[in-house]
Amino acid sequence: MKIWLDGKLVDESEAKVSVFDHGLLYGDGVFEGIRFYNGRIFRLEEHIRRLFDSAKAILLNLPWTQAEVCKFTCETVAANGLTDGYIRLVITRGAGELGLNPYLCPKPSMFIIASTIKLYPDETYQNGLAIITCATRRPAPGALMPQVKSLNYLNNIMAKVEAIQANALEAVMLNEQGYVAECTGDNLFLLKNGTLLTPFISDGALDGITRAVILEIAENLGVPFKECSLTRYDIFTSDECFLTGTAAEVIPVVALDRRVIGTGKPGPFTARFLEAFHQLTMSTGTPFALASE
Ligand code: PXG
Repeated sequence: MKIWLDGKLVDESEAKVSVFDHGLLYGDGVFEGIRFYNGRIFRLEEHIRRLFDSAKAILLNLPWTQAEVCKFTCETVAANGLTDGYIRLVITRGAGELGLNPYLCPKPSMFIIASTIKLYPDETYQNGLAIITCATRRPAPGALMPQVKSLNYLNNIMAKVEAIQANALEAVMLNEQGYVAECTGDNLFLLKNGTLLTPFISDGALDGITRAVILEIAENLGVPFKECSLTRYDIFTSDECFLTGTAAEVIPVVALDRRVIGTGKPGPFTARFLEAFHQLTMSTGTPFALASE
């Protein structure tokens, strides 16, 4: 496997970062997870835009343009000879002396991995997930901005641990007010009386790229949609529920905290969204030329 690291494509065994990197020492950095299907990178520009916005929000000045980062990403995928997979793009504050001060780090470090990811077993896409609500709350925006896709994922990891310990594959995370924010690595959608509902970003959700695609699909399908504050009650009493994410794609949810949602089977609206989403992933995206051997 070839990894793009600070301007060079190097072998996996040579892709190393310093123990003084503040990304490692303090979680000081930002990342993106991007999918490619059928030789095309899905929503590449949107992901790179979000990456730059995350960097800007944490005063991480980048020496590359968005177009350059798109190009490096394409090169990395091409160099690995894959047609379908998952890209993990990471920018750290870089190496510097010990101490929180980010100004101790003169140069950010970037690496790009093109590999694969599988969050959920195949049968869960047909049968749906039974998920739980976890006790770990999403931090308030005043503590850690949820829009910033930073290298601090301990909050989500602790929530994921609760899910695993409860024998579930995902957990709903609430904000400090008790409203639904999102899941540990996915955004959440409900269908109630034919209307699609999803939490406000300001309730503690990541501004998901897949979330935005689902809202576009709703528009195209003529399904009314609304962003609003949601509680667990809204999930319990919804007709359908599904989660979205680059890694998860669109996955039905059929129970929350042992309450069956709707019929207890993935519903017809979810199926339509899933199908329309797959259509887009297979027919749109930024092509990358496969590197010649
Ligand atoms: N919420 C959170 C907290 C996320 O991390 C999403 C929602 C979905 O957003 P997108 O833009 O992907 O539709 C995410 C996505 C990984 C990994 O290992 C990354 C995510 C989720 C799971 C695994 O790279 N991020």
